[in-house]
Amino acid sequence: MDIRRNHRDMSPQQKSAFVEAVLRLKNNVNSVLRPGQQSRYDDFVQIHKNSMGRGNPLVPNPHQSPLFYPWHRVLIRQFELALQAAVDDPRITLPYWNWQLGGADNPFTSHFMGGNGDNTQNQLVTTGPFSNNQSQFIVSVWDEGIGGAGLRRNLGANGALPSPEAVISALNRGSNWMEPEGWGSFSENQLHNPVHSWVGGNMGESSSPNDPIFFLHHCYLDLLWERWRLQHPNVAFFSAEGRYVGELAASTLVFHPENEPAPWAQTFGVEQALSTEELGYRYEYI
Ligand SMILES: [Cu+2]
Repeated sequence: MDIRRNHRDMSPQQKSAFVEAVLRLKNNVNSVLRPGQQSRYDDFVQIHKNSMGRGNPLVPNPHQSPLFYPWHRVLIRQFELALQAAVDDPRITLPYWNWQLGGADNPFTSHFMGGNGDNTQNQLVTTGPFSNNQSQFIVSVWDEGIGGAGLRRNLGANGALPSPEAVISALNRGSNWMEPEGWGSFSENQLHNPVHSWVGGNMGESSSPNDPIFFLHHCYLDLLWERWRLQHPNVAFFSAEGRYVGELAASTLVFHPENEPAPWAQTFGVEQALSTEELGYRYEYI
């Protein structure tokens, strides 16, 4: 069973092992979707871009939908397994970032996620292991056409990070997470979207997994979904209420358009994404 933890609780060695695995997946593992043209890391960017209706759109779109949580759960779990395979180390797991910036909570450090973009260089990230000037982390999938090779961020330029109070009040909502006005789209809009905007740069686009912080952000959302579920044991995960339920509860999650290869061998229904333990991981603390 893989154990995921808050990045602040990781040792410097664990953090550098995680960074090393990301760099390996970016630079040393060939793509399944476009072999020779991009890396395995970039496959995850492409899948997410398609999921937002860009490139070769996925149907159904798993955003603004009850599919949001199960779909992203499978995406980031596959990314985690790809990281483990890239460095042949099953101890690598996804860390999460709790959207706080004080002290050890800040992931934007030179030894971990790197810092903000430079506003004299079109918001290019110039510090840390994913910076353009180290040329170890080249962006190769863009929302449209060919864009810049370097990662970009514009921390804090657009809105604010969700406060701990906003997280608690979202968790206290008892309505079914998947209903359009319930936990799913509510937390997608109130917690998830602002973090993408706050980081800015690549994170503000459909190709947002270009920034590795994407995975730490979605890992925290995945933990919150678990926490919400434990806090509301009597609200069904995928109940027979709400307008999408019937079709979606029994549906298969879509990660590739019909005319493109599957990014991984296994297929996942919504049902299989409802238990982290069945997917092979859990959180150190919920
Ligand atoms: Cu997404």
